[in-house]
Amino acid sequence: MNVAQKLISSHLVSGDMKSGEEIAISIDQTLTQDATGTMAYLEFEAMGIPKVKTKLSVSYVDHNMLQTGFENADDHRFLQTIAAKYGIYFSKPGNGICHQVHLERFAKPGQTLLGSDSHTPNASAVGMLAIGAGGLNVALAMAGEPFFMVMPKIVRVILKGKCRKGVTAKDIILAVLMRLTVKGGVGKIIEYAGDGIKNLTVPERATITNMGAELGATSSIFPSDEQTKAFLKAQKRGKDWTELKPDADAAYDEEVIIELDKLVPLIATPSSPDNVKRVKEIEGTPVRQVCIGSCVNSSYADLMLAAKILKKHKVHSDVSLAISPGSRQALRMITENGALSDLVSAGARVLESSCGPCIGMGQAPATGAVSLRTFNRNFPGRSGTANDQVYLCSPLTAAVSAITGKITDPRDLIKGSLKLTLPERFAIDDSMIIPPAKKPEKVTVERGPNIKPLPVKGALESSLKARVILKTGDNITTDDIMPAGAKILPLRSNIPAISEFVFSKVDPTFHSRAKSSGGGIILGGINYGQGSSREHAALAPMYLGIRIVLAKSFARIHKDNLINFGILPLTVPSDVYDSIAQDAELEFPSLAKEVKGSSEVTFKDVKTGTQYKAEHGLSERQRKIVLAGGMLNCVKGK
Ligand code: MIC
Ligand code: SF4
Repeated sequence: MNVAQKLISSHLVSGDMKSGEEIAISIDQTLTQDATGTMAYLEFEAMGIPKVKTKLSVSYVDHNMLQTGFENADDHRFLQTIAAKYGIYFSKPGNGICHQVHLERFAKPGQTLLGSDSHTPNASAVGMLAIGAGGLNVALAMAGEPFFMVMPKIVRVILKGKCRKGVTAKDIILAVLMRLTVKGGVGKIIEYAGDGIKNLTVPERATITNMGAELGATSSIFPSDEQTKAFLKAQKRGKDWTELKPDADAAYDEEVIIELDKLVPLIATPSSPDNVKRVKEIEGTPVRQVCIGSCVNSSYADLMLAAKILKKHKVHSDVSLAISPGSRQALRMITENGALSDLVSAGARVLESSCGPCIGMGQAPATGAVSLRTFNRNFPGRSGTANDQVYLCSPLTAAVSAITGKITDPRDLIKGSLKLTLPERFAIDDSMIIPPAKKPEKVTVERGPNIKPLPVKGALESSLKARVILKTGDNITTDDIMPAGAKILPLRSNIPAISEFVFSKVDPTFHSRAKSSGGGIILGGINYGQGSSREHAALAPMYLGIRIVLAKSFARIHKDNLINFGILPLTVPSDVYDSIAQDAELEFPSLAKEVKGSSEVTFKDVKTGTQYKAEHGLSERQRKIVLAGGMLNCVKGK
């Protein structure tokens, strides 16, 4: 068996491990972050279970950190008190980004982790199976239920040789994205192998598994080896280490080879993580903003590399450089060893340890300005500025470009070796991780006025006549469907309020049109719903009356979220997509009956009279959920 198969088989609860079949696995650990967490805990609470049933559950606060009003602060109180009551560890705001802290303090080889954030596979860098999912799936896992998924294909990515100077783990994953694109990982687990992995430290591996989310992959995994052991030991967690390697005769469904010594610095150009070019191809482009941070590149090592480059230099007069350390541990260490001072002397703006600019919580770039970021996503407008020009690159490329004021190949500026060895002991202090209450019955969950009850939907209609309210192109992201940013994120606990922003950046009239027509249908292209795990991208449309999404294909997490909230995902071939116009009125005469008894649903365009078929491809279990009007109705039934 390969590593992925070993992890799955040791947690298999039901199903056959044949790719394409639905399987269920038991979940050892869960994580949530605040932007998805409030909903996840409201859902968990609604299940009426006194204590989480996982080995470990952690609630992080890292997204909604700007406190421009009471909303975010209220959510933090809610999260802290509900964690105390139900047996969940609570990582306070300021302790760091969920993925970074989880890797440092909790990730464990051989275990499974389900997180309500798409970059949860960051933790798979230590040889655990970490998967991103919607909040409701995470709530179910906390309630002791298994996680259902389609058995993925396992792709072996063989890394050969060693990266040359100026080439980092970020360039490796950008090379994989260049090869496989943002939909190349859908339905797959990417397993890294080859002699090239032995030189990669755990934080470097995490940069690679983190951005597997941008491939659409279910997870990305490294084996657990000597590097893993060294990292866990340095985190004073040597006892958590177990070896996990593929068998010598392990089989894989696909194979990709990357020759590390042939790689050069790469950069993703606006506005998709797979628009990858060689830095050399666009060097000289003037840069106005550089941001170093986000869960993919904010480790101690990343910050140290940036500090080493910036030491004795100044940030270019036209550039604003922002640094957001991934964790309090990393921030403390660069503070104590003086690297923070080097960054500040160079002219960096130091932000708190959180997602920050990555999710549009501040640092929106100026109009037309090129922003170079070490982040993982550059979807249009995600930075907070319309028509933004966001590029994704390594901390090396970011740091040298901050000095020169233009996109610069790090190999042109870096002299000498940049080799950084990880410390033998990280600065360990878990005092901002609050353990659950010893007397949970004494804890009162504090709820601010912005926390509104969950909307629920009725059962699937037996027949339906509705309009296509929006027809979109390919690769629509969840940022397009349900944008984030400083203005909208504080409404994550208030579905009626946040629903006013559904598709607001794609079509500002969407909300009012959906309201006036009492809901309807969305018609999407390929890879509909890629990106984030935010279930608000299903919940808010459900609240607006969206019943069906027809698309050429779906991203995994979003499809699950649609099902969980009772919206029927249907796939249609390109010619059907082409022939249906926005505003078309579609009639589904036997909707519920067909969902129940067939794999196809028939419908017609009322105006043209053309008859069509769409596939739902739902498992028995998923049909029940959709027919009941969503998972919460099913759980209540149980
Ligand atoms: C993101 O990177 O888009 C987020 C914000 O972390 C999301 C979660 C969310 O929308 O709350 C994710 O990746 O799942
Ligand atoms: Fe936070 Fe950005 Fe990572 Fe999402 S991708 S968890 S917003 S740092």
